[in-house]
Amino acid sequence: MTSERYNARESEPRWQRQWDEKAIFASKNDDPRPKYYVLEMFPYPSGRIHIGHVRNYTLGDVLARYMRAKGFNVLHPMGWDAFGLPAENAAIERKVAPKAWTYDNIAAMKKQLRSIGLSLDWSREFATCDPSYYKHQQKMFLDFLRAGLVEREKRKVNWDPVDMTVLANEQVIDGRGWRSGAVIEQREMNQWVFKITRYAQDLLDALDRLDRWPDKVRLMQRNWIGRSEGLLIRFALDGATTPAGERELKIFTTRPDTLFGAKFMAISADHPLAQAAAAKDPKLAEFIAEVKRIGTAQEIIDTAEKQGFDTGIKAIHPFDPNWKLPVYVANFVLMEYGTGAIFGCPAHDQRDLDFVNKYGLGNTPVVCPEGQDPKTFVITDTAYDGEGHMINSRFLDGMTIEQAKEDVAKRLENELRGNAPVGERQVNFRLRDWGISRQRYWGCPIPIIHCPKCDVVLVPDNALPVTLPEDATFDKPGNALDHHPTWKHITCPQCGGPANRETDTMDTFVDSSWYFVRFTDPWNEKSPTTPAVANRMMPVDQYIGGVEHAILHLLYSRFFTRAMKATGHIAMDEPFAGMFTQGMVVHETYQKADGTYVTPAEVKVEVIGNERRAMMIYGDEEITIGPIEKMSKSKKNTVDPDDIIATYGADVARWFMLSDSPPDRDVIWSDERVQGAARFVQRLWRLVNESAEVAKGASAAGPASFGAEALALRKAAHGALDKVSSGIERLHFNVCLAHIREFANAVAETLAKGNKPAPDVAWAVREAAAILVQLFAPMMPHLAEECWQVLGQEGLISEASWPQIERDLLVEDSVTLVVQVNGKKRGDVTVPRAAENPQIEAAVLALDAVKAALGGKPVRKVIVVPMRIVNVVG
Ligand code: ANZ
Ligand code: ZN
Repeated sequence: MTSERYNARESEPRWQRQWDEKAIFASKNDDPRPKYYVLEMFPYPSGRIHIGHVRNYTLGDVLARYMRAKGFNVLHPMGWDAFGLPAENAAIERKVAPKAWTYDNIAAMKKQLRSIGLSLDWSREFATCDPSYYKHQQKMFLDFLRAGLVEREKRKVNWDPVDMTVLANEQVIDGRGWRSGAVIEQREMNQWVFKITRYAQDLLDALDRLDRWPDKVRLMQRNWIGRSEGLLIRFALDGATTPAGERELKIFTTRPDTLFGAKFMAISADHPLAQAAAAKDPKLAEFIAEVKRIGTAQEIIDTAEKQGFDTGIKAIHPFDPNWKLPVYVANFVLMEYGTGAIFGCPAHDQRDLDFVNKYGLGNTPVVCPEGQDPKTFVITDTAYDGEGHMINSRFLDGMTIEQAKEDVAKRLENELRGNAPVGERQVNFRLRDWGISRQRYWGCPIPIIHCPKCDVVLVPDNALPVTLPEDATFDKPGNALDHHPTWKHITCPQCGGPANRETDTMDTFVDSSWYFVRFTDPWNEKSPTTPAVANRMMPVDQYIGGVEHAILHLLYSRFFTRAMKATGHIAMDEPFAGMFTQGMVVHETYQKADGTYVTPAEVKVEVIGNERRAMMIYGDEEITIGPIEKMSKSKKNTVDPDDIIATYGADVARWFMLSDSPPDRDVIWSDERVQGAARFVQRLWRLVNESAEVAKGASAAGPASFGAEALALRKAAHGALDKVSSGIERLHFNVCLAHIREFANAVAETLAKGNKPAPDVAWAVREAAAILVQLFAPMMPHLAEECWQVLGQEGLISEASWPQIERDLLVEDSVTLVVQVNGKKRGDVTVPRAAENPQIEAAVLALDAVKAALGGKPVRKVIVVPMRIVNVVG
């Protein structure tokens, strides 16, 4: 027996080197075994791994190691989402080139990742800023363009009037330029967009089939796609009131049933009618300018006070030529949705109600809830958007909302003005096409040339990649590509005349929309994918990442896969068969009396009874323990993975991450619990060493039969094996860990019974110890390798097959039978599986419930239905 402590610091790097040298985690594309693709969202190379990464990658690693042991050809790659703003900021602040900064960070983080002991296939590693990656992205951009999936569209951009440059959204802070501080204006400029809206319906429908995705993620995507069925209505305008003889106003409504409750019309500040009216009304022009200044982002609109300006234009109600409605320009109507115009029904829409209450336009309820008297039903401050029957609505009165919608739609569809119907059913989506142009240096160059003669010219495929110039400077505001003295000047490949390169780069979400496909064959220099390989290795079987990516990243990736299919790069629609969103790592916060935050490393926490007190380690200053929050630099409640690994080892960090909460919930970092994990590591180490001693007494062949003690241990082992296996498959890791602990206790109990066990027990101990080590190997792979050696097993445990479950050992020892008295259920009884009828009868008749039900009457007969029911006849 060993008295030595397990030394993670010495052991972990040793095993990591061995895994590396043997390249055991490299998967081969020609491996004939069934594939399993595990992927965690790849990191942005910020410079340091944070504890959330450790959790993310550990979750994936457990699954990857398990599936490998189960005999799958596991693909578990890693790379870097390497373009983005921080590299440019570093260039500005520290005068380091974005490229150098990024690759230095990658090197540092890779070292950290290796120290976690992840079973990654590093042979497939790439960074999205490698020209050998983005070259293929440029190729696909061109393919998409040729397939009509990329278009040029006038879009609003942020214009900084002081720096005279376009800014990306992240460079606009509270409506001002991040460097100049100038109030940002909106300008229309040509931008490149991906036509994701082409797939709106398909992206929505396919969500129903993604049954291994969290419901909440699917719901978020559904809402984001935002399908609504409604009616397009052409309201006639009173020609005497319009600025330039305009005749009609098209609106989109999902509530045509409420038409008789209309009190006003509202149009967007960007609506052509608003522009026309403003040309004749300086006050209106001023109002419009003000609305635009505040911006039209959804969150601004949702929170800003509703404001409008009466244009003086009148619209005519579609069911009553004498009913005129005022047309307002309103700050809550978006030009980008529907037609940019609405009719307002204040009784049944809260925004409209707030609006009329401000401008004194009144409201008429037209839907009356069940049980309310229509005569007395009034709306004051809260709009009613529930079910009910139509009132105050002429021919609609008495109908349900659905009936009224249908009736209005039919009537207006059949009514013609000019030769077009007044109403037209329409499906609208909230989803917008994906604008990918970014006015940035550190991104994938858009492979386009602007020629004064030929207009937009595609960079020829053989001229790819269009690489970023490495000598860009960042001393001027705006896009460094634009300022570069030579880069953008080029001869037009079409006419040979002077032309300019596109200086916008792609949104970094493009980079992350297909990296998972590239991992299937990152060696292909000619094309983005090798379709035969991609089609075999994709989809990702289990994708794991933060819920913050539930919408954009996951939706863009779903679109991109479809676009790649349309252009022949892959043959499927859905990239991620299984999706798992992990919770965050959170930690309590510590504050000094003056309110400044201090880090956990500076604080010691004492537990006195039920109270916890914190003090500074140096100086004994009293510290207030604050709420548990997401780890963040500003609150200083972070823990550094390097420190944890240096102190306790990676296995302890991994075990702790997995043990305390279900993986989809937040886990509270606790030093005490981490120490608990560290003690458990030592305990397992001792247990395995003791088991190895005992196992020496076992014969190789195994005993002919097992006594009760050996059998009990074998049952515990195979029971744990069964539960842990299915737990890992369902990603219920915390439950698995509980089973492993329980099983370790069972082994310890057997060992505690004496130091010269019988040969059958020794054999069971040997089997149990091997199973125990295999069960925790996915979670604590280094400790497991070390233990595997102690047990005298061949080879690396990382390459060992998962143990076979002996199903007959899983049969429960006892059975529970339903107990009836005269055919009526009165309770149940648990008896040994092997119990004979007299024993069962005695146990049943001893039950209080049975005695009570018999009420002193004699028992006439007891019928035992084996394994199911006992009926007492009295
Ligand atoms: C009249 C009405 C009455 C409406 C009522 C709602 C309730 P979803 O479900 O999101 O599609 N709307 C239409 N276009 C708009 C725009 N460009 N900007 C702001 N609001 C707009 O919402 C459709 C409803 O949102 C439409 O139905 C319209 O208001 C408004 F009791 O028409 B409704
Ligand atoms: Zn040209």
